[in-house]
Amino acid sequence: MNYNSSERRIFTKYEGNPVVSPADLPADIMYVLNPGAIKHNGEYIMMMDAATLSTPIIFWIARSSDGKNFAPDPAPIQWPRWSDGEVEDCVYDPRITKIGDEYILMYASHVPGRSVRTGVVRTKDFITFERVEQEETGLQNRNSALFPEKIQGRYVRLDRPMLSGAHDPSEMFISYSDDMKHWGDSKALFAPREGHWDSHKIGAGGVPIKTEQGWLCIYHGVDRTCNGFIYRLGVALLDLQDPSKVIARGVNPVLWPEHDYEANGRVPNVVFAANALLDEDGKTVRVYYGAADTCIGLATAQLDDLIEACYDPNKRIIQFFGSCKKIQTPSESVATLT
Ligand code: M1P
Repeated sequence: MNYNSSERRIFTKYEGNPVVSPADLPADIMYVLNPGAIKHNGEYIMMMDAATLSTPIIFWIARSSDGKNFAPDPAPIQWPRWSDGEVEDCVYDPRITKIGDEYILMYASHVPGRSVRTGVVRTKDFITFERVEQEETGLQNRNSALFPEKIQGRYVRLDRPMLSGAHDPSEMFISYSDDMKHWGDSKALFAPREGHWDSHKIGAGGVPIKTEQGWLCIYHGVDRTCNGFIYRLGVALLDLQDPSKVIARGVNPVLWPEHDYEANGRVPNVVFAANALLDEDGKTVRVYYGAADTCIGLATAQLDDLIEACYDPNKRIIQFFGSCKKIQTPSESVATLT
């Protein structure tokens, strides 16, 4: 067997990692992880998952002017109680998309007695949040990320309906909506790859980045080992006009757990992204990633390198082809790979 050394790493991890740890927050915070991130009014805002001693996960904001030194707010976000009486008892993994002058957040929403689904809220200031009511589909769904513009007149999101258990294999999907309430025309985008780093399940990372070569998606892949799961990040390119078409999908991961803060924690061996931000230089991509479900690291890469990483070392296009069958739910049809 030939050993082909990779010439260099795609992502560089910030030497000051982690940028936020539980110790930076009040004493009852056990874990901070998986932030959505965006630049708002010249300031980096991370909307972090925070787990306290007494509650499941809540959202907590940290702010930074330089993108490296973050100051957590003194208190968590006052998450709204929705007027229909639904009370979410756990929210996590927010992906933040700027559309026009507002931000749309897609996050995992738990309500007692109901399976997890994608919650959607809009805000202009990260102080007040307005709920975007969602059609009840009965499907478990999370890891949703909204594209930053309408495509062919419709909202488009990456999502991951879970047709069986949350820890079972599952694919990444793409779904469409006219109104952000009803989501449908769902298609399987790509599936886990046997024998690879993303062999078990996959899900969206950050909001896709528009490039001349296509929509760049950073996604997470899960590998199952004899001693637990490993979460890594990889890349794929989707067609600009029809993002249900996969142009290329990287063979190798671009970010993986290796340091103590990524290997040890609430869930060991996890790097998990809910954001991917293109800097003002138009060349640098930064990702604030959850490490071991316990703290938050920063990694940066060059956009060109990430695009190149979507292709295999011999520049062949790696694309997943799968046959699909339709599963009808009362309100939505979902294609699943067979
Ligand atoms: O514990 C690792 C991650 O597990 C879940 O991700 P997925 O649904 O892809 O398995 C999420 O709960 C995520 O928050 C967590 O970091």
